[in-house]
Order: sequence, then C-alpha cells, then structure tokens
Amino acid sequence: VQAVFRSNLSHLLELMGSGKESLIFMKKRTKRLTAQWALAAQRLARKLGDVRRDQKQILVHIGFLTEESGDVFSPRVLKGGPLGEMVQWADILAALYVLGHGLRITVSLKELQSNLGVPPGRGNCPLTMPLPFDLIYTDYHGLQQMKQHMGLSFRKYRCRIRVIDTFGTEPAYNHEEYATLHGYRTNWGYWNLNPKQFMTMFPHTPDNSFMGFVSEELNETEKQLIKGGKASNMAVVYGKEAGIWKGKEKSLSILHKYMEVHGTVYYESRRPPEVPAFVKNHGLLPQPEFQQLLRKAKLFIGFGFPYEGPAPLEAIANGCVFLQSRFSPPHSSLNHEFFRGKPTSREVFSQHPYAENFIGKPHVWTVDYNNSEEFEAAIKTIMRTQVDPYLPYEYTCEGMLERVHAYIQHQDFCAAPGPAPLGARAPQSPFVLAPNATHLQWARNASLAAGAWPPARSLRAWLATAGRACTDACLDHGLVCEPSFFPFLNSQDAFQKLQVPCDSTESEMNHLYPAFAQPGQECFLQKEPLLFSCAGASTKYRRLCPCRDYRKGQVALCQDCL
Ligand code: U2F
Repeated sequence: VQAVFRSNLSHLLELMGSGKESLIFMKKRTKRLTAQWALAAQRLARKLGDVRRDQKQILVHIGFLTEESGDVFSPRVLKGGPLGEMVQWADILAALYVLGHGLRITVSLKELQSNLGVPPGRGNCPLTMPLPFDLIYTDYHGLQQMKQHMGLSFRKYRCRIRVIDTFGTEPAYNHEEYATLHGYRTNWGYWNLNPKQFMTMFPHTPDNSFMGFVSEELNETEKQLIKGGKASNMAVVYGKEAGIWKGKEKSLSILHKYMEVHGTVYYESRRPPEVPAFVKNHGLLPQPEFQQLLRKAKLFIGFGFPYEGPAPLEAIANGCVFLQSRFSPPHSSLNHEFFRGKPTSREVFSQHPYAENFIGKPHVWTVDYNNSEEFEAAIKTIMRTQVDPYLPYEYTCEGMLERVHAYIQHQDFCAAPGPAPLGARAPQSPFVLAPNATHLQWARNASLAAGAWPPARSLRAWLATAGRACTDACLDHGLVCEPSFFPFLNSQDAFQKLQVPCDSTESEMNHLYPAFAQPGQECFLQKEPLLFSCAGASTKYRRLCPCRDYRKGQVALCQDCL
C-alpha cells in the first residue's frame, strides 16, 4: 500500500488519548502546528515527485509516560519540569501521521500488551507471536517493558524497534559483552541493537540516527515584523527551574547593567521565586506565550542548564541571539552528575553544542562566563548587532518529514548484514584512490552493495591522525562519519589502497577498529560489526574512517540519499 500525505490531524489528536498533563501539552502543540505540518507535507510531496512510499503499520509506545515506569514527567509539566521530550514525541507522532502511516499510540503497559497481542494476564508470554507492526518507536523504558512482555518475539522482532534516546548511545555501551568487559556498562546501554536504531534529539553522534523535532517557522512578513519590534535591551533567561539561577548572581548583575532581565521560572503562588529582585519573572508560560516573549527579546541567555534542549532553537528562530557558557573542561558522563550513567562518553563543550557548532555567530555566542570582560563585551556587541530569525532546515517541519521519510523507506535492520565485515571474508574493495591520493573514493561503476543506504558512492575514507575520533576526522574534511560504511573499510585491501604499511594484521573486538598503530606498524580489523563506531579515540591509533557528504541543513542525509 502506498502512503498518502495527510494534512488533517484531528484523527491523530484522538489517537493521542487524554488525561495526563503531558498528553494535553503534546496535543496542544500538535494542534497549533497543524497548518505548518500541512504546508510542509505539500512541499515535500512536490520535492519527492512520484517516489514510491510504502505505508507502514507503526506502534508508538511512549515508555516514560507509563505509570509502570513511574511517569515522573507528567506531574511536572506545569511545574517547570522538562518539556523537551514531550516536544519531541509530539513531533514524531505528527511526522509519522502526516507521512501517511498507520499509527497506534500506547502510554500504558496494558495498551501495549493488547496491541502486541499478548494474552491478558500473561505477564511474560513465552510464545513467538506474529507482530502486527512493521515498526515500533519507543524509548529505553518501553524497550525494557517489551523485553519483559514479548517473550521470544522480542529477539525476533527487535530489529523493527527504534529507540528515542535524547542524548544518544555509543556502540561501546551498546554491545553487552564489550561494555561489561571494558567498563562501559551503564543503567541504559547493552541492548545489542544496531546503534542506528537509537534516535537522538540532536545530531550528537552519527553512530545513532538523528530524529530531532521541529520549531515554529516564520514567514517573511512575520520575520520583518519581529525584526522591527525587538527591544534591544531585553534578555530572557533560559531555564524554567529556580535552581539554574543559583550561583549566577555575578553574571546576572553584569547582564542587568545593560539589559532588562526576564525569566519564565515556575513558582508556587504562595512563594515568590528565588531569583534576584530585578528579574521580571513571568512564571512558567504556555508554549505560545513563551514564543511571543522570545519575539520581543534581543537576547536569550543560558546559564549552563538544561543541556541541549529545544528552547535555544526556538529563540534563534524568533530572532534572538543565544548567549551561552563554554564548558572548560567539557562536561561528560565521567565528570558530571547529569550525564553519569548515560551510555555515551561524548564531551559537551557548551550548554548547547548544536547551537555552537551547527549555527554559531551571529546567532550563537559561546563565551567563558568566568571571564567577566569577555562576557560583558559579548553582551555589548550583541545589543548592537542586527540578527535575522534563523531556523536550520533540519528543524523545520519539512526537514523533519524528509528525514523521517528517508529513514522509514531505507533503514532496514532486519535484513541480513551487508558486506562481510570479518577479515577472513573481506569484501572486494569497492573504492579507488582519489586523484590526490590522500583518501579513498567510491568507484562509480562498482556493483558491490548496490541498493545499500546510504548509497556507497558517497563514501570517502580517511585515515585519521592519532588520537582523533572518526566523528571529528570527517568533520575536519567537511564530511560526516557514516558508520554503515565501516564494512567497506574493514579489510587488508582497504589499508593497502590507503598505502598504510601494515607489518601485521589482526582482527579483534575494539570499538576503535579498523585502525593503524604506528609503533610496530600494526593494522587492526574489527571483529564485531556492532562495535563499528564513529565515536572514540586513542592516541595509540590512527583510525580508518568512513565519511560521507551531507545535505546543507540536513546532516542526516547524504546528497544522494533521498
Ligand atoms: C531539556 O529539557 P527542557 O524541557 O527543560 O528543554 P527546554 O529547552 O527548556 O524547553 C522545552 C520546551 O519548553 C517550552 C519551550 C520548549 O519547547 O517552548 N517552554 C514553555 O513552554 N514555557 C516556558 O516558560 C519555557 C519553555 C531537554 F530537552 C531534555 O531532553 C533534557 O532532559 C533536559 C535536561 O538537560 O533539557
């Protein structure tokens, strides 16, 4: 069956159910964004032309909202708790629905069981049941629940699961045996899924798929209106909880020398919020009113928390400059409570690395807040700078639809693995030396891996310098690491083509392989395909990195990926 774009979301709103504050928040958002989704669907339909899109049957099980997992989020929706996850789930549901797929939504264990066809009262069903869904979107909580209640079906069908995972899961943490042996075991990881089955909120690591969410888009008239109506001395502080203001008095008082300081901090009616008296606190605002506030403001300023949320994108889309603090040393699961136990070693160099690296100046300023002069100078310059509202394409409704469409039509983790990654059965090399002979390029006429996605012709292989992760090595060349190309590089032949002088070659389990160790001239191949990893570096190795090009404003997709 072909999928047909939908522009009327009222049935989706029904499917979303009711009751919980979190669902109410999500439904309001979906309703508000209906016109934007519809317009985006029209545009994408035009762009895709007559490309065939199969209709999938999809189950969305939002595990963190189930009572069985404690649902700590819903009661905090109106009290300044995290909303980023709700924003993202609402947008995922809208994208799947607008793309025209068959949708079921569950937010309780009971509903999950009945949709999976698990007989009621059978806690742990030992049978393999036919699964009525092509795809299941869930989160780590939901994954745990499915494992417990799907019996043998879980193993069989887990390749159909997609895990919405805000901060990402690196391959070293995902591989159970490896994680256990090498100290990568955490509360969340070790599911032995294909790392691309984990879908993140921002493009943190190309080892996972970037799912994202959307931000409201402005038309030209709105943009002009906003630009004209900005108060150059108005700042809004990022953060709905009073906690984030603690210890920031010095920066705040510098800011207050130049600007009127606004906040949207939640407080109980009997108790005033614990923020400096000069702050105009609006209390937690409904999302549309928060957007209105951003439209008037010149500056949106972060004080280090929350990490990597949606609000800075909304601020920038509404013409604000986002000022944030640089973290030195960077925060990570090794040194910061918030990231501890998360299945990633990623180092976070500022409150919002996406804003810093993918957007940057003039929209985003990342400065050292401990350096008062730098901080003060930034504020002064920002007040004088004219900035247009800006939203990266990948965070528009059309961009999200395009990306999710591509994933649904092309990502298949149930198919037999592609070219054999083991040294013993090395695939025939599909690439040739590029003219400049510093990297390998896919040979246009190569027939190997035809039909693979992303198409292998976008492969560019590089030997990274020692200590450099593939994520960074690819970015150095204006490319992005593409883990699904690792199998092409995992052979003696690949090393040879890159003119790496291997004295010996061994095949082992190590998330940094394939790699070359300079002392001893040893080449190492990857023995375990699940451990192919863009993330990870060691000064001992020069890693062999599979890079690819990407679309401007849509890093998840290569030029030829649609
Ligand atoms: C992030 O969680 P948050 O939910 O705290 O992220 P924010 O960037 O603050 O914003 C989420 C939404 O809250 C809305 C705003 C954003 O879309 O429009 N909002 C609002 O409705 N009213 C207001 O007064 C102010 C903002 C992240 F998303 C999570 O994944 C993390 O768990 C969390 C901690 O790092 O940070």
